[in-house]
Amino acid sequence: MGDKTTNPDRVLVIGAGVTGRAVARFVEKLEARCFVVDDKASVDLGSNVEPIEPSSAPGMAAEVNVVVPSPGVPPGHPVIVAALAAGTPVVAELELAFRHLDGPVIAVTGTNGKSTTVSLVADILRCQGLEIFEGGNIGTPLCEAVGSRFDYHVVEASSFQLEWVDTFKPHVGVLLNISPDHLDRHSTMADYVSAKAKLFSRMDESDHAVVGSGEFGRRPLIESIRAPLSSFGSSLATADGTTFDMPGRFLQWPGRRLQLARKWPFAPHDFENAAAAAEVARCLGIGAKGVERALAEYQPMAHRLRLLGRHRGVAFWDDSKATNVGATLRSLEAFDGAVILLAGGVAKQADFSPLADAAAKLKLVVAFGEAGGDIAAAVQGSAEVVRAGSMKEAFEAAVLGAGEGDTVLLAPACASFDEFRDYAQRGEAFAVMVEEFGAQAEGLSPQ
Ligand code: UMA
Ligand code: ADP
Repeated sequence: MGDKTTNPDRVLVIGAGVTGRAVARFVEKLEARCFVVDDKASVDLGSNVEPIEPSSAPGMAAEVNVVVPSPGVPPGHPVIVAALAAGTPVVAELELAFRHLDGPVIAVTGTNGKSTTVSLVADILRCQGLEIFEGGNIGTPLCEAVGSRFDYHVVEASSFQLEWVDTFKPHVGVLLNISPDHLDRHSTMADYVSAKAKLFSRMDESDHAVVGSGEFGRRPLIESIRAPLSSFGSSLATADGTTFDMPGRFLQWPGRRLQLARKWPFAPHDFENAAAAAEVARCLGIGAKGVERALAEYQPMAHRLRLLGRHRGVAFWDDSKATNVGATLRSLEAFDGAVILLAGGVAKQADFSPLADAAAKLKLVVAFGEAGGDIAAAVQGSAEVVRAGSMKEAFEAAVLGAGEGDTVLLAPACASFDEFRDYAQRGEAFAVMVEEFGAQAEGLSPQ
């Protein structure tokens, strides 16, 4: 590919974080010049990178072959605006990497369950002895795969990463679900849905589109997909697909039952993600036995609805990765009742009122952090609520209100940035609080 977007001489990267770093390494391999601007952090990415001051970066946009914004950079950023005005292509890291990959892509998008599904698919394929790259929004940018041969690249694609794709064409594209999220960045729900839909726009008859049965009501999106479509869920929206049965603990392919292990999947959304991954495997022609084996060995990821322990008859669950209202509601589905919910942090222009629908299961909501007031207002009148400042205070209020048989669940429906670096640090802090409470509980009431 000889064009200057694919094989540029000069690249301007916006953002010196995980993506910027990976793009800089990739550009070095292309033997091109790499300019990097960051609005906040200092740019210290090695000798091949030429740092650019934010004030002069828009002017540079006309001087390069391509501008690569990091996913966190909004489309109205002055450098993007300048690039578009100058006719300089703006491409996502995902797009640039895709043009150089050796091996097909399986891409997973959706509001919730992406990382889990990506890790499931990657595990299933590794279990077949295949060489797999697992990356994208889950952690390792796709650029890092360039230069090596992989049987499959299993990629988590966020709506941010899909904003600037063009020729990106996964062999299997998965849409799990869509519910409101990131509305601070995508100004409308329609913009958010169209970013996700871009994953399918280049796919054709030779590919496979796998879509959650619950999303078939999105007619324009579904009708825009040209690849053969199959579905997954508790029931099917297409002729072919994978269903799940929670009480029976099995997945169902046309004519073939896949038995699941005892411990995982646990929650309804775990079954859904397992069904999505099994459907990808079915599209790729992998046998049922191999899928059963991989699912039986699957280790759920940290901070995705994990039981931390039981102390004084109270179960403590960490679902710190539930960073939007949809995830929190799904998380609550896993429990019968008597839940003390810790919710709060930074809202993403979210409407918290759907949380009130789960009131029957909520013994108490402890609303904390910046969004605490909005959450309390949304559930007040439906469930009992107390306000707390920090998560530590929220935890103290939760254990004060908890009795034998209750569940304390951290599923915050918010980002964590008012108090923590990220959801992982928030989950780890919660685990420490649970551990300390456990030690104290055992000391006070030896059993
Ligand atoms: N920056 C600017 N100007 C801006 C915005 C950001 O200069 O207008 C700079 C920041 O000062 C910072 C750098 O850009 O130095 C950070 O870039 P980034 O926010 O795009 O983050 P990266 O470190 O490149 O990480 C990104 C993803 N981050 C986001 O989408 C916000 C990571 O997903 C992803 O793992 C990584 O690329 C590798 O692919 C994180 C995430 O929160 C986990 N994703 C969202 C989510 O999952 O909900 C979408
Ligand atoms: P993502 O990468 O999309 O954020 P994760 O697999 O990390 O997805 O899961 C994030 C959270 O979303 C989980 O902790 C859980 O609360 C919720 N979740 C997981 N899978 C689903 C699903 N299929 N539908 C709805 N919510 C889900």
